[in-house]
Amino acid sequence: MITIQRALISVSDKTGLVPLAQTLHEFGCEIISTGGTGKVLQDNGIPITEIQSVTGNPEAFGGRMKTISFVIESALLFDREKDQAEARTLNIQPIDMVVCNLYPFKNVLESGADLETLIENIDIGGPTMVRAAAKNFKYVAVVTDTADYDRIIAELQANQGALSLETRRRLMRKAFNHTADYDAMIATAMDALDGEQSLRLAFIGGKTLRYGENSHQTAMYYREKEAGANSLYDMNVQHGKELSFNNILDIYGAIESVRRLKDSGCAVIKHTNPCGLCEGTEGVDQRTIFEAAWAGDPVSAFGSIIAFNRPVERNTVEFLALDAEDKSQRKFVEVLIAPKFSAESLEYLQLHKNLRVIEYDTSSAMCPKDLRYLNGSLLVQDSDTELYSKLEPVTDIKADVERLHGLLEFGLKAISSIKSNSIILAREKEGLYQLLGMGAGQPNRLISTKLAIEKSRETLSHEYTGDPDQLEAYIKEEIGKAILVSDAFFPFPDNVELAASQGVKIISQPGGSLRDDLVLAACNRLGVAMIFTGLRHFKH
Ligand code: 93A
Repeated sequence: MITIQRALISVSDKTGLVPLAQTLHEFGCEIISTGGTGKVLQDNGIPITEIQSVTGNPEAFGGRMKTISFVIESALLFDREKDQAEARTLNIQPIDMVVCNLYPFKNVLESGADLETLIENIDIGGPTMVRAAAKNFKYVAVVTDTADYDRIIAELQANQGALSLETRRRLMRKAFNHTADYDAMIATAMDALDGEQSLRLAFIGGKTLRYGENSHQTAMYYREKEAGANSLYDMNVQHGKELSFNNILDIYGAIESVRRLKDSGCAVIKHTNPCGLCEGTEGVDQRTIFEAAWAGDPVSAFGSIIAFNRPVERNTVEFLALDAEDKSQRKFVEVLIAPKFSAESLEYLQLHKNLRVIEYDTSSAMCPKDLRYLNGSLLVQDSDTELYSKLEPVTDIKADVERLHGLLEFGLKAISSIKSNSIILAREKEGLYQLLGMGAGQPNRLISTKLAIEKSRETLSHEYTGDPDQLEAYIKEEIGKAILVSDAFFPFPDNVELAASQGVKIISQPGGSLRDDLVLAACNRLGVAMIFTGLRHFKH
C-alpha cells in the first residue's frame, strides 16, 4: 500500500474530477494542479498548489510548457529506495499520484479541424507525466480514465487514502495502453494528412484455444481493444464446455443469420452456413419456428449451432427431447445462442453436459466492417447490409412483388448469410417464412441449384403425411409456391431450365448478365416469373 500524500491533477476532461480530488483532500493529500484544473477545484472549495510554485517556472508558450520540468518528472520518476539521498540533495519532493487525461485530439480530429488546430491539441506534458508515473508504478499511481474514478475513490476510502500495488500495476498497464493509442491516433492522422492511409488495430486479451480448425493447428482468440460492449469475444457462456475455433466461426454465422431477421427467427448452422432458417410473423410461437428451421435439414441439424433472436423459454428447447428415454430421440446440438435464456430453459439445457449455452444480444447492429487478414495484408470492406436496390418483375408473367415482399426479403437475408455460389428455395406457410433447401459454396451455380432443389424435396417429403402416390404432386405444388433466390446473376439459361423442370415458378436474382435476354426468354418459354433485385450477395 502507498498512501497518496501528494497528487498532481491535470485533466482536459473534468468529468468526475471534484469527488476524486475531494476524497484525496479529505485524507490530507496535497493537490498540485495546472491552470484550468486548478480553477475548477478552487471553485469547488478544494485547496490546491499551483504548478508554477512547484516547477518554479510560469505556464509558458501558450500552455505548451506547464508541467514539463526537471522537478515534476524527477518527483515522479526517482526510485524511492535507491535515489532517496540524491532526491534530498536536489530538493525533489515525491509525487505519489498523477491524475491526467490528455488534450482531446480525437474530438478535435473528428470535428475536421485544420493542421494548426490539430497540432495545438497534441499533448506533450500529459503523456510525459503519465509515462513517468507508469514507469514508477512501484511507488506512484497513475489514473488516466474517468471511468476508474469511482473504484479509486472506494479503494482510497477503504484504505485511509492508500492504494495497493495491484491497483497501481493495473493502472500502469492502462496508462501505457492509453499513451500508445494516443500516439497511434496522432500518427494515423498525420499520415492521412499526407495522403498515406494507415490503420492501426489493437487486439487484447488473447486466449489460447484448444486447437484451430483441426487438432494439429494451434489457435488464439483476441478481443478488439476498441470494440464496444457487444464484442463477440464478450459473449456470455452460461453453460457447457470450452468453445472451439470452429464453434466461434459458427456462432458468428448463426448470429449474423438471425440478426438480419426482423421478426422472431431461428437459424440452424453447419459449417458457418444456415441449413435451416425460419422467421415467424407475429403470433407464431418460437417452438414452431424452431421446428420449421430444424425441418429445413434435420440430418445436418445434428451437431449444429442454433441461434434465436428472441429470449428463449423452456417450451422451445424441449423440442430437443434431451430427456427422452429413447436416446435416439434426443437431438444433439453443439451450441445454442439467444439474447436470453429463462431459468427454466437453462435448467433443462443443463441436462446435456457438453451443450454450450450462450447469451448474446442478437439485436445489436451488424459489424459495419468485414476484415480478412491475408498473409501480411488486410482486406477491408463494408459489411453486406443492403438487400436489394429494386424489386422488378421482368418476365411476361409478372410476379406479385407486393404479395411476395416479406418472403423475398427473407430469401435475400438467407442468401446473404450463405457462402456463394448459393441458391435457396424459401416459402411462406402458416405465418412462417421457411428455408426449404439450400445449395452453398459450390464453384458451379448449377450444382447449387440442384442441391437446393434436392434438399427442398427432402424437406417436403418429410413433412408429407398423405397418400404416397400423391407425394410428387405435393412436392411440385409446394415448390411452385416457393421462390428460388440466387445470390448472383445467371450467366446462362441452364439454371432456369433446371428449376422450371422441378416445378419452380418464381425466381429472384440480381440480373445484369450479358445474356439476361436468353435467361428471360427461357423464363417466358417455361412459364417462370422472374424478379431482378439489382444487388449481388457473394459471400466468399
Ligand atoms: O501543452 S502540454 O503538452 N504541456 C504541458 O506541459 C502539459 N502539462 C499538462 N499540455 C500539458 N498538460 C495537459 O494539460 C494535460 O495532459 C491536460 O490534458 C491539460 C490540463 O490543462 P488545464 O488544467 O489547464 O485544463
